[in-house]
Order: sequence, then C-alpha cells, then structure tokens
Amino acid sequence: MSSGPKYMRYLLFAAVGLAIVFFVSRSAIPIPENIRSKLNPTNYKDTVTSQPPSHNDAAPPNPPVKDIPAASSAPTAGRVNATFVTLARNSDVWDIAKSIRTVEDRFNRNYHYDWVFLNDKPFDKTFKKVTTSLASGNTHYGVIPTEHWSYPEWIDQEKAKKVREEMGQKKIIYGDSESYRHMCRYESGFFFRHPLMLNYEYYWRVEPSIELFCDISFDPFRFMKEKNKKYSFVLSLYEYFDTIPTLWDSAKKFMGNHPEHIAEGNAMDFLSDDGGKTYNKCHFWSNFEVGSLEWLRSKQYIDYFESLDRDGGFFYERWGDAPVHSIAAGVMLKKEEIHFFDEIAYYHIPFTHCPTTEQKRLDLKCHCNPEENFDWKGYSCTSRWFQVNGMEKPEGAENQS
Ligand SMILES: Nc1nc2c(ncn2[C@@H]2O[C@H](COP(=O)(O)OP(=O)(O)O)[C@@H](O)[C@H]2O)c(=O)[nH]1
Ligand SMILES: [Mg+2]
Repeated sequence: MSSGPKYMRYLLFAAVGLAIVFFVSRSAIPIPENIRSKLNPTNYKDTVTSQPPSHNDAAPPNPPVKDIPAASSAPTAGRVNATFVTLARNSDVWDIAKSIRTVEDRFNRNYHYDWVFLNDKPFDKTFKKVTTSLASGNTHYGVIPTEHWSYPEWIDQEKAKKVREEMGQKKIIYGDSESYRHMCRYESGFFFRHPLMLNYEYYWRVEPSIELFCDISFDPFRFMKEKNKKYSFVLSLYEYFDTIPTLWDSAKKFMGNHPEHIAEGNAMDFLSDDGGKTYNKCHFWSNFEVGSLEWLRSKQYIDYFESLDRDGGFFYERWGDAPVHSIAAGVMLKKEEIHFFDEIAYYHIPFTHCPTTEQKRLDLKCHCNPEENFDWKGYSCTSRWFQVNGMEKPEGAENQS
C-alpha cells in the first residue's frame, strides 16, 4: 500500500513550509539583537532614590564594541569608564532626540558609550522609549533627589523672589526663572554626585538641540584619560555681568580661605587681566563639556561649590554653571589639564565652533560653514585661551574675526 509514504511526504512538506515561514518572519525586520532587547521597557534602568545603586544599576556591563574604524585603532583600543549625561525635562524629548542622533552619527555608533538622563521629575514612557531607541549604548534614567533641587535652609526665599521679579523687569535672560536657577545650581554642584554617575570616571554633557558637524575620528574620553585632562571646551565667551555681580568676590573669598586648593601654573590669566583682582567674565560654555567626574567629586571642587553655595548667588543673583565651572577649572587645575577640542565642531544656539583649517574640515567630513565659526570673533574668549597658552592661531583665523 502507498498511503504510508504519501502521508510522510505531506508531513515533510508541511514541516519545510513552516520552517521557511518562520525563517522569513524572523529575518524580515533586521533589528539588531542589542536594540531589540533595549526596546523592552523592562530594560530601562531607573534610579529614583538618592542611595547609591548596586554596581549593575549604575554601570552595567558594556555592550560589545563594534565597527571601530581601523584608522582610529590606536586611541580606541579600549573604552574608558565614561558616559554621556543629559539633564532634561520630558518636554525636551524631541530636542534631545536631535542631539542623540547627531552624537550617535558622528561618534557614538562606533563606541556605544552609556547615556545617563537626569530629571527633577520622573521621565515618562515616551521620553524613555525615544531616547533608548536612538542611543546605541545602555540608557539610564534618574530622578534628582529633592534636596539637590530645592532651597538650602540658609536662603531667604522672599529675597530670592524679589530678585527674580527685579531681574525679570530688567529683561535679563532667565532672570525671572526659578527653575533655571535650580538647574544652574544642580549642574554646578550635584549632577556628578547622582547615584547613576558614581561609577563613571568621565562625562560628556549633551544638551537638547545641539549639532555636531564633523566626524569624531578618535575617542575624546580616552584622549582625556591618556593625556591627563580634567576639563574641556569647544566654545568660550564673556558672561552677562548682571547675572554674576558678586561671583568673583565669592570665588576670591574661597581662594583666600583655601590657598591649598589653588593650582600652580593655573589658567588665572584666562579669567583675569590683573592677576586675579577682577574677573574679565571669560568662561567656557558648559552646555558642551567632556570632563573628569573624579575631579568634580574631589574635596577641592566640593569645598569650592559649598563655599559659593553658602554665599547664595545661585538664588540672589543668577549664577550660571558655566562661569562656576570655568572659575573652578581656571583656578584649581593646571593650564595643561584644560583642553580645547578643535576637532569637535559644535552648535548650540546661537554659537558655532567650526574648525578654522580647511584640510581638517575636509578630512573630518564637516558640514559647518566656516564663516559661522565663533572662535575668533570679538565676543569669544578663545583668542585669549590661545594667548595664555602660547598657542599659535590656525591659519585663516585672521579672516574670521
Ligand atoms: N529636568 C529639568 N531640566 C532642565 C530644566 N531647565 C533646564 N533643564 C535642562 O538644563 C539644560 C540647560 O537648559 P537650557 O534650557 O538648554 O538652557 P540654555 O542652554 O542656557 O538656554 C538643558 O539640558 C535642559 O534640558 C528643568 O526645569 N528641569
Ligand atoms: Mg541649552
């Protein structure tokens, strides 16, 4: 009888057919394994408490490093213990999405460094979903402890409110904003102490709506570590004086009380034209920073922040974290520990850093308009940085002033 083998043949066809359907359905949408698992919401890391999390929560094992271009093999032989860090509100989601995309396209797609997001309120599902899908490394979401985003007990809140009203009437930028002041104080003294940040050595701060214009063909974190750099910048400028009338007095008081924290061979001449008597208002623009978390967590920096914080200018004036970080770096670091990253072409409204040297722009596939480069314009302090360090300005700088 032939019914037995025929039956077996049908079964075999059915099995092969099923196997083909299964294979096609698996491979039709080519989502890489690591992204697929990242899109599972249970894989977001949330840290809400102010307690340090376990090592796993704070810095989970790094994903495999893929696609590192051979040309950059020397500086990227291994990754550094570092993370991107972004302070943001839920409403910033689409603006930070742009920033993540530009950072990934120009750099992080080859490195997969982690990304820490911090907020004074819990991040919502959309924020987590969108940012996790765009970032190629692990993402972590932290809520800021209330004591880091509120008034210290020594602040007279009535006085602070009056200042906000007055500064609002004078149309000083963010002069009337209470949240902006908490933000500046947080970036000045606390982000590096958030539990999610504790296991990292270096950070790269990224704000919403920034743009990178050139390929980054090396690992800036690794550069910082290997060259023993503690702080870096791409843009520098003069601060709006009405936001910091007494900041320099407060910094001088700290220097007087803590001569042991002042570095020999520091960059005081970048900050002051008279050996420290007065502040010339030059500062590094802190919406971009790659820096050492260990330096910010050091006794010298914490002593500095606490001394400034006691003086109340975060609330009675509107001290920005940019001049606060810059004064710290200029006074407590050696000049050589601060680095200007010319190769990192960058935009944050309203200023652009675009490398002056044409060959550099071509080699790095830059898409910035060199005429928009702010470095050598009158309101930039980068010429002064070059002068203080005895560095020669690149050819063509004179045509961009
Ligand atoms: N969570 C949170 N983030 C804020 C708040 N205000 C500002 N930020 C973030 O702090 C950073 C600086 O704020 P931004 O509005 O860009 O200030 P600007 O660059 O000085 O104009 C950005 O990363 C913002 O997303 C706030 O009230 N809450
Ligand atoms: Mg900004």
